Amino acid sequence: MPKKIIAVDHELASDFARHMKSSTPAEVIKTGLDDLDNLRTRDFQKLLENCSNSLLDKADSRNGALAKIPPENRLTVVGDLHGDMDALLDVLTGSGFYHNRDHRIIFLGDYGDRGRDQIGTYYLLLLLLSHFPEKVTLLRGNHEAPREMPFHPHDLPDKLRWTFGSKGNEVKEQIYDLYDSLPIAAIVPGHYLMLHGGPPSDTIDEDEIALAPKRHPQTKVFEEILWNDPDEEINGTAPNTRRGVGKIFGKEVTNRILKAFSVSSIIRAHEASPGKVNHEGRVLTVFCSKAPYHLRQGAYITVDFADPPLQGESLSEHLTWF
Ligand SMILES: [Mn+2]
Repeated sequence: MPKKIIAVDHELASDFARHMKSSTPAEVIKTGLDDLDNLRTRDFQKLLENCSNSLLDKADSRNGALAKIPPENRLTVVGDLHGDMDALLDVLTGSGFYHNRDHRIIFLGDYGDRGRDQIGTYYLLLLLLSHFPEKVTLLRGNHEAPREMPFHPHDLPDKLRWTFGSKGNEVKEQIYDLYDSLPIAAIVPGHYLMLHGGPPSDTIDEDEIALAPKRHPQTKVFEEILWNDPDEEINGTAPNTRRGVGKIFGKEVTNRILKAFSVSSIIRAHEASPGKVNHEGRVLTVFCSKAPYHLRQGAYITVDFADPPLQGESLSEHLTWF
């Protein structure tokens, strides 16, 4: 065996021993994977309760549905998972999140539906959120929409019934309640704006975004944040005919909101086009669900706040492909 591989193995082994002593993300995930062999309904429900409580505790530190993440140390930004638990594990392992105490991670929504391991994906994400509320942010995607904003496919309720039997519906309602407590956008001041779909077309006002779920459906801000897609050709916005909901937005919309928020770039998910760059490098798409989309590679980004805010080509240079 080549020397290098032996050295790496030793490093992993000693890291693992260290994680066993304290409750690190790696240890939490290891325990979580063991639990999944025989997941008890009441444990899953208890976890949902813990997460809702921890999100409520954190509500003070954010402006309504707009989360603030301090530009400290490192942040990994993860796109759609859609029940691809293997992809989630690859991201957690490869991003450095396991190994650095101050490494934060943000998921941009679309956790369930489509994929094979939806319950496992939820379980691991919720475990991370409940153990590390300061390090882990879960945003809302269009697959975490409120009950009156339908989307397809939505097979999570079936998976819940198959897994939790007669309690499946009760768990589903708890998950829907949890969606209501998730932020819909996050800002790293001076650096990035992160959301699932795209910026809304009619407002650049922070409070409008923070209050969007409350003002829905009187305004379309909430729907657009979850559903919008960038487009190179248009000026302003146009109906999103491909999806039948939300808008497509042009470069001017991007530039206007970046200026209003004093950030360099938008990092978003939603389209199965990992690593796509729009609007002269000011909009980056990350996407991590591979198997459900038959994608050979997914991509997430890890930014180091010791570096200046990334824009243009340097944004895509910081992607991790897996
Ligand atoms: Mn989506």
